This record gives sequence, structure tokens and C-alpha cells, in this order.
Amino acid sequence: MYTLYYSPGTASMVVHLALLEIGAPHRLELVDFAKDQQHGTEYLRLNPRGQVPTLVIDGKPYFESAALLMNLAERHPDAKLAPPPGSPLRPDWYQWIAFLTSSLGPVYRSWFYPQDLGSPEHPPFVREALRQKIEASWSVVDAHLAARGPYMLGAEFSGVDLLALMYMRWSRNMLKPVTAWPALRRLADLLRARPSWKRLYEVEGLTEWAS
Ligand SMILES: N[C@@H](CCC(=O)N[C@@H](CS)C(=O)NCC(=O)O)C(=O)O
Repeated sequence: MYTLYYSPGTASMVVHLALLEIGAPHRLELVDFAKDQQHGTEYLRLNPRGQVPTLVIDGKPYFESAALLMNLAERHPDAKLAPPPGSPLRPDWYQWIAFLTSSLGPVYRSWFYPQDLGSPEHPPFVREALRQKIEASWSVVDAHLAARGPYMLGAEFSGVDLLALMYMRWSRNMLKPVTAWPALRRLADLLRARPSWKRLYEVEGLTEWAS
């Protein structure tokens, strides 16, 4: 049994999707950002950064969404969220998880949390720089998918698609949402047709960017 501390539509989404894809029994604990629960003493004991997700596995809390995805993929090989160790696509799986996490994760974080950079709102030039960085990373992914898609690893779905999907959704209100790139649009449509996505929307109470 897993316990996922989550907030709807946030970085916990990839972990929630992975649990649904695996079909692993899990309990959800809502961390209410409106009440600042992520900074409460109790939650900080689980996750010292005061962020979601946190996944409790066998009584021990772990954080960082990409690490949790990799851990779940390894614990449930039958779900095929990762190519088996030593197989030709395993290095690609590592590569794209690292690329998405390092190129998009922190930039999106800055985009959505200007207070991390010390101001309630970004000055226009910072906002523009962040937007350009996000778009540049999506251009790399779109070119890759156009050449080797439709999924991140080619013909077959894997867990790295779930990570991409979470980040893709975060672009929905930006000047250039991912759906403006043809190969990214195709990937988004394929993934949004999966039962895990529909279930996640029901459970998390999401509506925007459903399909
Ligand atoms: N690198 C972390 C980022 C986690 C993160 O920034 N989570 C955000 C939601 S998307 C959060 O908890 N925000 C609440 C806050 O910072 O107060 C991960 O991928 O798990």
C-alpha cells in the first residue's frame, strides 16, 4: 500500500498517474495549498521542502516526482513503465526523464512561483526569458517525437510519457501551449485517451485540458 500526498494538477500528477497505470492500491492524502498545509509542521516532517509529491512506501516518505516515477517503475516491472534494465531503450528512458526534469521542471517552477526569485510577480523580461526556455525545451521534444514518436520511446508507451504529459499540461495557459506543436499534440491526444488520465481527472476533480 502506498500513500500519496498530492495537490490536484501539480507535480504529484505523474506519481498519481503511475499508480493508476500500475493498478497499485494506494491512499491519497490531499495537501491543501489554500490552507498552506504543505508548510505545516506535520507535513514538513515528511517532506522538508514543503512541496508535493510525497509518496510513503512501507512507512517511509520519499519525494521528487521523477525519482518516485522511477522507483514505482522498478517496483512494478509488469506494468512496463520502464524498458527492462540492459534493454536498448533503457538509456533513452533515463535520458528523457533527466531532460524533462532538468530542463522543464525548474523553469516551470520559476514560472509558477515568482516568489522563489524574490518577487510577487516576474518583471516582463524574466517572464519572457522563462517562456523562451520552456518553448526551446518543447521544440527539442517535438523534433524528437516527429522523428521517432509517437511516444517518447518510439512505438510503445512508457512512464516517461506520463512525466511529459504532466509538464505538457502546465503549458495550457501559456502563449504557446504544447498543442501548438504537431508531434506534441499527437502525444498529448494519445495519452489523454488513456483510462488513467480520465480516472485522474475524476479523482483530482480536474476539468481544464481534459482532452
Ligand atoms: N522538483 C519537485 C518540485 C515539486 C514542486 O515544486 N511542487 C509544487 C507543486 S507543482 C509545490 O509543492 N508547491 C507548493 C509550494 O511550493 O508551496 C518535484 O518534481 O517533485
